[in-house]
Amino acid sequence: MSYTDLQSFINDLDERGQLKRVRAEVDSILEISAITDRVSRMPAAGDTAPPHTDPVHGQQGGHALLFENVISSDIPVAINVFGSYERMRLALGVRNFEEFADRIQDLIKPQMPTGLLDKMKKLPQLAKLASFGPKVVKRGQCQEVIHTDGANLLDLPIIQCWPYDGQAGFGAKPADAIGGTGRYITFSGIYTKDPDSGERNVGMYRVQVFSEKLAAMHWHMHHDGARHFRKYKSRGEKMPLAIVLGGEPILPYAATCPLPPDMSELLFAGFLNNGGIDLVPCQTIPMEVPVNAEIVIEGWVDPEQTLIEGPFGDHTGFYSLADRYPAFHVTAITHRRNPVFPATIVGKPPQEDYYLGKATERIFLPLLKILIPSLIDYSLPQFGAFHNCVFVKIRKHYPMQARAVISSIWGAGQMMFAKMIVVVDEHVDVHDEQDVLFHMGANVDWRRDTVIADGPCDVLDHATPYYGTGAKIGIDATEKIAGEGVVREWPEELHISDEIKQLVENRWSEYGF
Ligand SMILES: Cc1cc2nc3c(=O)[nH]c(=O)nc-3n(C[C@H](O)[C@H](O)[C@H](O)COP(=O)(O)O)c2cc1C
Ligand SMILES: [Mn+2]
Repeated sequence: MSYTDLQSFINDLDERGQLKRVRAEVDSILEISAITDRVSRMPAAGDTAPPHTDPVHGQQGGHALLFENVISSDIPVAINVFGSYERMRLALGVRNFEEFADRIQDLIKPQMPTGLLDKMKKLPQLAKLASFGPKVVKRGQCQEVIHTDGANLLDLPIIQCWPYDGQAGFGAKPADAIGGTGRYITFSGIYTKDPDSGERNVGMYRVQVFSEKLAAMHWHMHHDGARHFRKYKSRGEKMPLAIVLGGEPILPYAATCPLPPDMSELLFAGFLNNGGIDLVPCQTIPMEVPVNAEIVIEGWVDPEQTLIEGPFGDHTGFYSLADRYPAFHVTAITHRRNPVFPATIVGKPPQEDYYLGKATERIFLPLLKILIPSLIDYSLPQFGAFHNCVFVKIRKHYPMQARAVISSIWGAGQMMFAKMIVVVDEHVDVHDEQDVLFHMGANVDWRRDTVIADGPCDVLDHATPYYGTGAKIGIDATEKIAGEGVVREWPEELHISDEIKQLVENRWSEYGF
């Protein structure tokens, strides 16, 4: 089942006992985030069969939360809605993420139709793909209420997550810094268009509120929003931009997906959703947004004006430092009659973004396997906060194969940010940190089996010597073979044979346990 909008998803979670409505009055400044941080570490509510790939962390996430009584706003705040495996699976309408992986595998299987008959057979599949594209309609619920002159960001229940958020000048405050608030829009899709091709992009980037109609856009230089902005800036033109809150629950997921540039997030969302996303033209900018959204903020990004954005308590578990980011001027806020405001917090894992990331890890496995045929499976362990660590499993056939895999990962889209890659053999469980670290400890000679390379790094990594660049390490924790440097006789690893395991299994009750 796929949901049409955020509120139908929330209602369904409520019926399933996976939502807590908080009726007590709460402050959008720091209080909502502190409650959410605590809840996200609690046992997951509802049906929590842990995924086979993550039995250890798979049962966290608490409840989805709906704060119905937020100080100084009439609009309720929904948070931690995607913050468990079960809720993530429900949002995507699958029983397990591998279902999507299989569909993507089918789509991209490098199959050349050989005869006319094969060509005909392929046609419906391609025609179907086209039907997943977004469709523009005339009217939409997201515009039931329209504010233009009266549009005011401060009327929305935008949260402050961490104590020093937005306190530019905690550090060296530049003379021209305009004081921003500590309030951030954290769970929206940022809609932009390539000025050359008209191609749409949707990315999830945080937005810092400065005043009624002023905000700062925090897109990383490697991301598509920044790429679009560079094009407008070089033309000297302002960029139309919409901030979309809510809509089909697949949308926030699609906005975080590491799709290649110019691959449409809306088409991808439609494909995952089994039906195209309906869009409606904005009121004040040349842009189209999902009709089923809760709230849409329209405006323009100034090609010349920057604001001192940050600091912001980030998913690294640290504050990302203040820096200059483009200024966004609001021209309209539209919303449905009784909207809900979606938010998230990021911080030390696990938070809601962990489950979005895990969905991506599973869904993108087939694509990664095509890019890197040696790769059997991989995992982004929770402690690594996405970019810090990747565990990879291979079946080794030739010397230095792990090195080839490491290089390929550093060349595969956003995987280039992987700061530490550990490659293990086929019998190691990459989803079991102990198992990986055991083999790393046992199998690695640090001089022979590691490679350190300079390259692009996540801009949020505060340990890199330069902004966005630094060193990464690849660790070959596979069994070493001839051709991989000096390798003495390699001992057998301890394993109990299948026969004796079966014998013990069959006789288990006889032993009196
Ligand atoms: C909760 C959350 C917050 C994020 N915040 C930002 C952000 O502020 N800036 C940014 O550039 N990327 C951020 N990201 C990552 C991007 O959404 C992600 O890399 C996405 O693939 C970018 O899409 P794009 O390639 O179309 O730009 C965030 C991701 C999540 C899950
Ligand atoms: Mn993109």
